[in-house]
Amino acid sequence: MSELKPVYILNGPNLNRLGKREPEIYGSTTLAEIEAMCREAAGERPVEFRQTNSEEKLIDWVHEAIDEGAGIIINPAAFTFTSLALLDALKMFKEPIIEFHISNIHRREPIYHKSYVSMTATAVMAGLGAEGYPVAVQAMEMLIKAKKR
Ligand code: CA2
Repeated sequence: MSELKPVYILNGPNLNRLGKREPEIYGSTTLAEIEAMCREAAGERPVEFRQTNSEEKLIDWVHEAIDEGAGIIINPAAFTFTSLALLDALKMFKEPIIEFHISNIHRREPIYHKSYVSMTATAVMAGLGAEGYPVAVQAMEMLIKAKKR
């Protein structure tokens, strides 16, 4: 049995539609394919890979990670720019947090420029496409080993 705590990879609203619409912005990779890439990159490290369209559920999962998780990789999607409740939940997490975006949010319209989540994230990754998810998993392992928060 693995003694390693899991990394939580949490995905927010509409990301279940990845690969089905707007491939020019978000690519053609589906969320199921992203999950497979993350599991491969994680190796022995257990992964809790989840997606929800509900802010409440996302916050409940952050609470779960506070008790169980070695790190959180979160693509909060639109909640990035709206949710003080998500920010408050993430602030309680004592382990590394990577805020992840498929697209480079700073190259997009001004409404996508002000992230609440960045105010508590250990690191921010944006613009690497779906292939950036496994890179984030590797970076998370590095942050866990370095005990960075
Ligand atoms: O680039 C990202 O990963 C985003 O977090 C995606 C969010 C957007 O609000 C952020 O600014 C950047 C939007 C996710 C919408 O997901 C879709 C998936 C498939 C087709 C259309 C939208």
